[in-house]
Amino acid sequence: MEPSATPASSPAAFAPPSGFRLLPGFLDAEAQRHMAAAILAVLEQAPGYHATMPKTGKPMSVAMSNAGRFGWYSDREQGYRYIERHPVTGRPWPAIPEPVLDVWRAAAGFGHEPECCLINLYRDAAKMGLHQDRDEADFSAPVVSISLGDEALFRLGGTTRRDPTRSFRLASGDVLVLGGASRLAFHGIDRVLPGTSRLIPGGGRINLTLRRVTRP
Ligand code: MD3
Ligand code: FE
Repeated sequence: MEPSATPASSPAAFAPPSGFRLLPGFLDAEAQRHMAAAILAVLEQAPGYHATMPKTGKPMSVAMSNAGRFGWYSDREQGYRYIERHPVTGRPWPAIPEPVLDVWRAAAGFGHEPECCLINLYRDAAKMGLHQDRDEADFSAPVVSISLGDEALFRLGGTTRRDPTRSFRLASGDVLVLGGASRLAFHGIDRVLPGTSRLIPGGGRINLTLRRVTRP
């Protein structure tokens, strides 16, 4: 008998939700250096913080900051939300750097500018569990993600937690567009592969997610 590609004991095949686009090598080395410098300048104005989980108050391993009108934040008392000022400095978030806006304009296919650039900084063993992004008032706009620095193992599932998942390796300069059904897909970062890039001083990975927060 022929060996079967999908034996009865294997998990169901993974079909990426529609609207998911991976653009490998979207940014060349020079564009990555330029963007990393712009983001490090944002982090000097708006230092990274560790958001805490609703109810438990457990700190997330990923350090975060934001640029744009809104910043994503979470604490024990009020949970996940967008806020217009840095939780520690009280200042408005810095503007989204122009090279970052250029990626949105080229990749999002959405006629309105992003309102939030969430900066996720992965140092050491930081990771992000499987979750959905649903703190925004409108899911018609895509999310655009830009990876910088060390490579990461990214996990993408379907729109329910029990759907099959698939793992992708994200490298520095890769861009992801999560539109359509993929906008509400479960996803997470299983781990970062240390020493796979020299882009970020001190090592690690930076991921930028560009989002609309309000309805245009
Ligand atoms: C799929 N960040 O900030 S980016 C997040 O690499 C987040 O830091 C991860 O998940 C990171 O919420 C993954 C890729 C990504 C971003 C948003 C998505 C994938 C997504 C929204 C919907 C579906
Ligand atoms: Fe997410």
